[in-house]
Amino acid sequence: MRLFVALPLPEDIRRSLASLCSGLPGARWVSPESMHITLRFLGELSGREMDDVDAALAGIRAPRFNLSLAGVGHFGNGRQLRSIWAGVTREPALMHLHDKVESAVVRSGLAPERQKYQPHVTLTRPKGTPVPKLQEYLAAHSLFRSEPWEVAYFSLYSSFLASEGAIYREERRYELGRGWPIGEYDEDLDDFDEVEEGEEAGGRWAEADESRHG
Ligand code: 3AM
Repeated sequence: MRLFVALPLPEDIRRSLASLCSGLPGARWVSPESMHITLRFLGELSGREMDDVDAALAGIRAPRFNLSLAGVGHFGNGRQLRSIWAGVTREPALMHLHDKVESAVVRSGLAPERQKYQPHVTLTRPKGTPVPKLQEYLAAHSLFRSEPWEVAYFSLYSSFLASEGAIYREERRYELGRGWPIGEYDEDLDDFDEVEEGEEAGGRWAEADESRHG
């Protein structure tokens, strides 16, 4: 199965993204129900590999966080223009979750991702968009902002290629925690000086208790 890990978007956010889906003649826009923020593309996996990734993802301990979208951008240029997307506001907790997903995936046996992670919501993969039209589009939507929403879980999706475009299906869902200790955000590290996995409050004190009594 072709799989990827992503954050789904609440309906009102997808609705506000729909306002960006016009103004490029001939573009085929991603349907609102397919819009998401990819955390990690996994590719074609066997059932066994999927089970291993699923177990590793289920072991992730990370807190909930708020996220919002801002602006539009593109990957590739000119004839190599690959996609036009809505941007995601800088959020250290998202990068932290991404890093945890990356380590979980690698721990489960897949090759590490080489490309730098740039969170985004793909809106269209244009073909033959003239440069002036693209510039006009980007300028018109540069001030796009969504309301913030709470990211309470992330999901494993399968992707099927159909004639009308890719069809995504949520296969598994992984809850993010309320009040899990994430440690202090460290500006220099640009990450959290975090509490190690398995050390979160319950586990740590349970272990300490055991060692005291055992
Ligand atoms: O989040 P977006 O829509 O940008 O482009 C594909 C989509 O990303 C990406 O995985 C997401 C779900 O299909 N994708 C597809 N093939 C890929 C590949 N070989 C890929 N990402 C990296 N490498």
